[in-house]
This record gives sequence, structure tokens and C-alpha cells, in this order.
Amino acid sequence: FKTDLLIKTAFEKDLFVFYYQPYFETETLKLAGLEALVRIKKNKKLILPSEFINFLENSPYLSEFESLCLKKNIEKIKKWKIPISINVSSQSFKSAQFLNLLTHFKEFFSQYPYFLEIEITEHTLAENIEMAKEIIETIKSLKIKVILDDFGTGFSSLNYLKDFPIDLLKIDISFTRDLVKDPKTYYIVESIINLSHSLNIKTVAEGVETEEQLKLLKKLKCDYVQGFYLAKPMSEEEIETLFKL
Ligand code: G
Ligand code: G
Ligand code: NA
Ligand code: MN
Repeated sequence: FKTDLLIKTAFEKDLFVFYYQPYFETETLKLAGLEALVRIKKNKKLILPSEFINFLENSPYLSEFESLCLKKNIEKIKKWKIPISINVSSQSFKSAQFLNLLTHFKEFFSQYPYFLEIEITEHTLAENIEMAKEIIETIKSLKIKVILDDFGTGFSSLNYLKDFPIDLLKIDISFTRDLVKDPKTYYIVESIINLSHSLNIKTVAEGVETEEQLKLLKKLKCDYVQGFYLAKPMSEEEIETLFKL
């Protein structure tokens, strides 16, 4: 009930804001894109998704939220001319409404091909295995990139790489965390990166927190890096100041 009211108020008073966490080319540390992470700005305080995203994703407000998320982030792409990835829930991914919504922006996607990136998890693919291929193909035909988030934490990951045209694979934070101290993790990450590259899929390591992790990821030729060591999620204003936009 409390969360319901929070969400309702957020729509009514336009309190949804997006924070942006950059990711970078590993080799050059050049900015490669921004991940949009939603917050609710209430009484000058930021409410994190852990407080409301689960509720929102299972509520009747979801399609309104997806619409808002797309509109706000498409505006940012036009303004900044930087690729932006959005996190899409399993519920949205499989809904006809969401695909419809994407189709509304067809014109935009052809003007800014592959600037919008959609992050889905293995869990989402597993839940929608029958429809997923078709959905992803529709998404890709609109010139939207598909990112597989939290890779390595779900089941039968290798099937997904075989069956779905993924553009980018995000190596889960749990691998990055153990990369330096655990040789097994190092070899697993090395294999994920090499396998991805053989399949023409780029890799991004999430949760990079140390110089040592970055060094190893460079050595392993991971394409992109993201994490607190490089940049935290930031407000629009902070992004504009940092990247002189
Ligand atoms: O922003 P934070 O780092 O606290 O993100 C926590 C979780 O919330 C992440 O797993 C992320 O995928 C999810 N999340 C953040 N923004 C969105 C969004 O706009 N839509 C959906 N569906 N999930 C989001
Ligand atoms: O599930 P998803 O990958 O979308 O979640 C993104 C979440 O990861 C956000 O809550 C973001 O704040 C968090 N995050 C991003 N970089 C780091 C990091 O370097 N360390 C930790 N612990 N969390 C991170
Ligand atoms: Na994500
Ligand atoms: Mn992740």
C-alpha cells in the first residue's frame, strides 16, 4: 500500500529520475555508453530501485513506466548523442505493449541506430524461451542493441549464446569481484570473453572496483568496463559536467 502510493505520487508529480552509470572502452578508457538506473526523487531524497522496482514490475503501472523510461532516455540520447542502455524487466520484455511502444519510436531508431540498448537477464530469456527469439529479432530489426545482463548467474547460459543474437554480454559483478584472488574465476572470465569474441559478441565487466581488476580485464581483452573504480551512477547534471555535454 505504501509503495503503491509512492509510485502513484511519482507519476503524478514527475518524481522519476534517471541516474547514469558510464561504461568505458577498456583499452582507452574512452566513454562508450551510459546505463540508465531509475530513482524516485522525493523530498530531496533519492529512493533506490530496491525499494520499489519489484512492486512496479508487477503492478498495472508497469507499461506507463516503460513509456516514461523510453521517452526520457530517448531525449537524453538526442541531447547527448551517447548510447544509453535501459534495464527491461521480464514482464515488459514479453508484453506486446512494450514491443508496440518500441515500434512507436521507429523513426528515432533509424536516425540513431543502435544508440538504445536493452538489458535483459538470462532469467528473462529462461522465462520466455518460446517467444524470446522472435522478440529479440523484432528488437534488433528496430536497430536496438541487446545486452545480456548479469551473465553467469542463471542457468544454461551457453544455450542463450547459441540461440539468441546478443550484441553485448555483461559479466556479472560476482566474477569481477573474485577475478584477482581466485584463479578459477580468472579462467572462467577468460573463457567467457574468448567464447563471446568467437561468437562476435562484445563483453563488458561490471562492478570493477580496483586497479588490479582493470589490469586483468585489459589483459583478457574484455571490451568494456563499468564500476565504482571508474564511475558511479550520476545525475544528469553530473554527467553533463563530467563529459562537458
Ligand atoms: O540503481 P541500482 O544500482 O540500485 O539498481 C538496482 C537494480 O534495479 C538493478 O538490478 C537494475 O537492473 C534495476 N533497475 C534500475 N533501473 C531500472 C529500470 O529503469 N527498470 C527496471 N526494470 N529495472 C531497473
Ligand atoms: O542488475 P544490474 O547490473 O542492472 O545492477 C546495477 C547495479 O550495480 C546498480 O545498483 C549499481 O549501483 C551497482 N553497481 C555498479 N557498479 C558497481 C560496483 O563497482 N560495485 C558494486 N558493489 N555495485 C555496483
Ligand atoms: Na543492468
Ligand atoms: Mn548486472
